[in-house]
Parts: sequence; C-alpha cells; structure tokens
Amino acid sequence: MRPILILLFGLILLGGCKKEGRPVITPYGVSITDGSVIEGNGGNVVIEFEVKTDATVFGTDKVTVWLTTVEGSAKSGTDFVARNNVEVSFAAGEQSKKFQVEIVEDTVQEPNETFSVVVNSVSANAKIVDGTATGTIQNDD
Ligand SMILES: [Ca+2]
Ligand SMILES: [Ca+2]
Repeated sequence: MRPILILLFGLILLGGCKKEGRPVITPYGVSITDGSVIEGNGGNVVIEFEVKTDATVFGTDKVTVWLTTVEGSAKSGTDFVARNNVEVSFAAGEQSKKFQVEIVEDTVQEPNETFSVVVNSVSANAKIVDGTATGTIQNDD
C-alpha cells in the first residue's frame, strides 16, 4: 500500500510543479476588433479584422475560434462575400490573427455600409470576451 501512496503523492507534486510553470491561467479570453476599408472599384479589396487572445498561447495549448459574417446595411453577395463558421486557430506563441472578408467593389454612389463578424464559438480552453466586430465599407464613388 505504501508505495502506491508515495506514487500518488509524487504525481500530485509533479502536477503542482507543472501548474506553477504556466504563465497563463485558462481560459484564454478571445476578442475581435472592428475593421474598415475603402471600397475600391475593382481588384481584390479585403477588410481585415484582428482576432486576439488576452495572453500568448502557451506550450501545447491550441485556441480555436469560429467566425461568421452577419449582414447589416452591407449585404452578402452585393457588398461582401459571406463567411460561415470559419475556423481560426492560435498555436503556441501566437496572440493575434487576421480574419479577412472579401469586399464586392462597385462604382455605385451609396452610403458607407456596415456588417458584423461574430464569434460563434471557441474551444473549451477559451471564453468570449468581445464576440462582435463591425466592418465598415467606406464608399468612394
Ligand atoms: Ca467604389
Ligand atoms: Ca460604392
């Protein structure tokens, strides 16, 4: 019986040491920041959103975020290209990722238009801190 107890005690100690080495206490907080772009009249215009974790991803951790575009005054198909449940992952050492949405350029005079990017879900080791970003398409016609 005694060796088993010693083994258990050792494992608990080992576990404690491992935890002390962690600079981060999960869950990681995930947020997404607003984006804006001048519409353009052709070519390949994209609007960029920054997806961030509140701490650099540590060790063997991997943080995964799923993002979807939501129409506002800007409509999918005519103003931007919809993205649905797109996976963005953070590996060790990462804290910031770009999420791009393609813009549909035109030469039509119209007001500035907006749509949203929302965080649908995150991996079990993360939580949503700010899960909605506004994307603004600035008219240039
Ligand atoms: Ca334009
Ligand atoms: Ca326009």
